[in-house]
Amino acid sequence: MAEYFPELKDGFKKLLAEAKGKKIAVAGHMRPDGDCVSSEFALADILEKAGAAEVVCLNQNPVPYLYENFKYGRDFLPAETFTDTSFEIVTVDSADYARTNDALRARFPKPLGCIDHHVSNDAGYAKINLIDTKAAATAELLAGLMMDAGVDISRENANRLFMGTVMDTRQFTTSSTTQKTFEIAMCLIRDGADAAWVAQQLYQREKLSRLKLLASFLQSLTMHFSDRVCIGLLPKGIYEQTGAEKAESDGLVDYARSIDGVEIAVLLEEMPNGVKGSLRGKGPQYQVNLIAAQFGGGGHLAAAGFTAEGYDINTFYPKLLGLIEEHLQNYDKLNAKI
Ligand SMILES: [Mn+2]
Repeated sequence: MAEYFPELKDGFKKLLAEAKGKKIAVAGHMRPDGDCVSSEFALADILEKAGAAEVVCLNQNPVPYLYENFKYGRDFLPAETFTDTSFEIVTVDSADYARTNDALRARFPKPLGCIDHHVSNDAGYAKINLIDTKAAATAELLAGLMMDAGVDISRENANRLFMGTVMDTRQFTTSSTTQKTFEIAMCLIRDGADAAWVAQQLYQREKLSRLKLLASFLQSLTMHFSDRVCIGLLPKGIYEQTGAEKAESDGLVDYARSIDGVEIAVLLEEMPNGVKGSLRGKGPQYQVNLIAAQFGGGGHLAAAGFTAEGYDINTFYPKLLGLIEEHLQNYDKLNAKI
């Protein structure tokens, strides 16, 4: 039978052998996404089956609401306060060890293992590095490794890893999605993953409060600079008004970016003592991290954030517009066709 990740098979078997009799803490990146959650829990199950003395899962943040039904009895312990150095760390889906938690990294300087698919993580930072930057999801890589090594995949792990793959590939539509992605997903269905159930968990459990928050955000959208920039606002008191929680503002800014022609999208949130902002560029070439840096923030080329303290929205808004205008002019200059 063809193997999915033949060059990593020995490393994976070594990791399972190393885990025997040891206490292992599986850690994922902060603000975990579906790929991270599913990979952490699935790997914990396998390491336990492989004979680890004890396995826990760590994360800086709790399991997000959306993925609660994939816990199957597992949960995250807070990475920040995990001090038991009789454990060894294995990371998943974390391009950089610093993405897990600073305190954890300081306490456990060298992880035993690292399973990942991020392009920036080609070298690895653990003793055993299982990295394939062509895998569309860590879940795809982990599932393929399990199949290659002949490790049984439980129905629970099949659902988890199918979910992780669905999330990282936006339902199998990203450019990272390959024939292998589908083949492994097919095997997960064979092993008991229920695609309809997974979809129901991910897409049919919206809270009314979040939709009300979204409605308010959409109402506020304002276009600037010939409709190249779209800004939306969450005003003071919106959480009380809608009943939504702060975390439910995650992803709202993507609606502003999704508009045809919009190049830079902004979500502004009025805080008691300032203005919080999320910036998105329609591609890394927009370098929105440079705008965020003007307010002491930072992030990635296409996604960044900041908190501008001491500002009132009425004085902040024109200042931001001025900075974005300048940023767009620089962008146009750089990209002018000669
Ligand atoms: Mn991932």
